Amino acid sequence: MSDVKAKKLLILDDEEEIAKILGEIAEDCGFSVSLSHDAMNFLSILDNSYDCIILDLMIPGMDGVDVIRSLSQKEVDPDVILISGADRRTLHSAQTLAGEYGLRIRSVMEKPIRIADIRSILSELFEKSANVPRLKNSNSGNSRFSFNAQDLYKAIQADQFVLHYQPKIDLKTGKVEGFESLVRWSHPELGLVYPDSFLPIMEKETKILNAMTDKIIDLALAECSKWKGMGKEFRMAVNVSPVTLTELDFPERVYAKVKEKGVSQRDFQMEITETSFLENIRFTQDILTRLRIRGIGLAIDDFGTGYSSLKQLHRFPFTELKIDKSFVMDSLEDRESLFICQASIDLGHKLGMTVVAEGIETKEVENLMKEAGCDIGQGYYYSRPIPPEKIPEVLANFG
Ligand code: G
Ligand code: MN
Repeated sequence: MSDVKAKKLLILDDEEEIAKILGEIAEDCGFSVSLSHDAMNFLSILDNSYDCIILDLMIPGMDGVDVIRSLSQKEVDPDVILISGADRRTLHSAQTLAGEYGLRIRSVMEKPIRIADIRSILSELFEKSANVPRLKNSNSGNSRFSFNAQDLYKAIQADQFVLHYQPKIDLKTGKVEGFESLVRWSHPELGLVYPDSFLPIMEKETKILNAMTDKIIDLALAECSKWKGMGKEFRMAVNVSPVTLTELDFPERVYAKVKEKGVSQRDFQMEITETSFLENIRFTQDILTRLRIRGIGLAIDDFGTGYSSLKQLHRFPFTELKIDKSFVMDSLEDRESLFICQASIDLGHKLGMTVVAEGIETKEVENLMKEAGCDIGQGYYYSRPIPPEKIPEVLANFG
């Protein structure tokens, strides 16, 4: 055998017997192993030379979460296996947290640990070189620009806001049921700017937000009407921030636009996401109720996160429930996420709503959602949001 640098593994487990058994398995797999039975000792031994660590979450004195936090502050980057006698959900929470702290979690194991399982993950780690970059703060991918209200106002005047469309697929027929329109700023120098860079600023400047909402409603209705003229009917949804819902004439204005474009109000829908606590619930309720009276559909977006809660579901007259993509995306690996999807689907149906699973990226997840009885699927598996000129292609693929 060629003389390669030994891969080092450090085990932290206060149960000495278990640490010893894990150590023997790891040595079998080729690792050079060190054991530690308390957290302070573990943290003092651990340095850059270790390729892998096994971490028990339940250790007396300093608990596993303290250790995870301390690890994130050290200049080390090992593959991490978490083990614990805690229940699955606690373990899941620790895993998510470790990911947030930038640790590379390779496996999470509930005690009692099956020897075959630990052996298989250790040999896999031994084979693999640990060169996966680690991500500190997973949601920092999108660079943010800073714009002021004046920039945004000018952009509206210059018609620089455009819509991209993501299809919603009927899970029973496999056909396009509708499109969700998503706003983008087609910036003359920066190219396409995504809403997380400008919506928060707009939400503080209600006038500008309302002007943009009006524009995107016009754009979405024009697109819908164009297709209707060619004999293709589908529903069209626009995203509306509840901050917009302060002008009492909003329902009439929207209804008039819908009628003017010859679109059926049943085919037009607003997706409401709450990004901040609503100060004027009564106005929101007034406006949403009057949109419904006029037959316009209302979806509760990102259900299960932020302020998109059971309370909102109860209070407002929603016709569609969109399960937040985080639950859908995890549903294959994470039983609890799947349970949450299932419960949301059942709840939505009990309340007479259509249920949409957002964030479907694979055939497997689509199958899970179908089995759970979900009505509509949306996600990269079908299509990313596309510019209007690509709509014919999508309609042809899912026709
Ligand atoms: O909050 P709302 O549901 O309106 O946000 C929709 C956003 O989700 C869009 O920006 C869209 O690009 C994104 N999105 C849609 N489908 C998927 C998917 O399958 N995976 C991921 N990661 N994002 C998606
Ligand atoms: Mn949406």
